[in-house]
Amino acid sequence: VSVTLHGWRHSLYTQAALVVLAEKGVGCDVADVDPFADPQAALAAGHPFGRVPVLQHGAFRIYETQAIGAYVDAAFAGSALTPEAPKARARMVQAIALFDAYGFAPMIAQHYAHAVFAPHRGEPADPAQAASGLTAAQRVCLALEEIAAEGLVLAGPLTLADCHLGPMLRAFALSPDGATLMATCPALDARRREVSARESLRRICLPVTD
Ligand SMILES: N[C@@H](CCC(=O)N[C@@H](CS)C(=O)NCC(=O)O)C(=O)O
Repeated sequence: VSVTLHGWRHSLYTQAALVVLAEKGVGCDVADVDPFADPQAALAAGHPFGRVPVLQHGAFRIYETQAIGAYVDAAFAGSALTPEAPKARARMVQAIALFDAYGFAPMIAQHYAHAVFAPHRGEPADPAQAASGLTAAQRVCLALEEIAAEGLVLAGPLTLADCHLGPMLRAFALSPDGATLMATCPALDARRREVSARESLRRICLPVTD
C-alpha cells in the first residue's frame, strides 16, 4: 500500500510529518503542493482548509500534522515514537498542542517568516511582524523549557514531540534573535541542537533559498 505526503518542502508542518515518516523508516512519495502559491491544489489534495500536509495511505487520507504523526507511529513498524508511560505520553501531547495553539503563529508565521524566510528569498518582509512574534515567543519558549527540564519528553528517547517541534525550533533559531531567546532556555536549546543534528532533519529541513 503506497504512502504519499502532499506537502511543500518549505512548510514546517510538512517537514514535521516527513521527520515522523523518516524516523519510522516509512518510504513515501512527496506530492508537491505549495499552499501559498496554489491554494486550490491544497484543497484538491484533500485539505478542506487549503493547507498542507495531507497524508495518503492507500485509500486512507488524513490531515493535521499531529494526527498524521500519531497514525504513522501506530500503523507502521519501527521504533515507537510515543512513550508508554501515561505522564510522558501526556507531556508529549501537551508539548505538541501548546506549540500549535500558542507557538506556531508567533514563532513561525510571524518571526521566522519575516526575519528569516522572506528576507533570504528576497520577498517582502515586515519587521514589525518579526518583532511582535519574537515577543510572544518568550512565553512559549519558557513553557517548553519547563517541559524539557522536567525530562519526561524533549529529553531521552525521541518522541513525536521532537519530530513535531524539531523543524520548527530549528527554523526559529536560524534568526539571531530567535537563537538568543532559545539560549535562555538551556534544556530546550540543547534538545533543539540534538534533534537538528539527526540525519532525518539534516535531509528534510532544507536551506530557505532552495
Ligand atoms: N493545523 C495544521 C496546520 C498546517 C499549516 O498551517 N500549514 C501551512 C504551511 S506550514 C499552510 O499550509 N499554510 C497555507 C496557508 O495558510 O494558506 C496542521 O497541523 O497540519
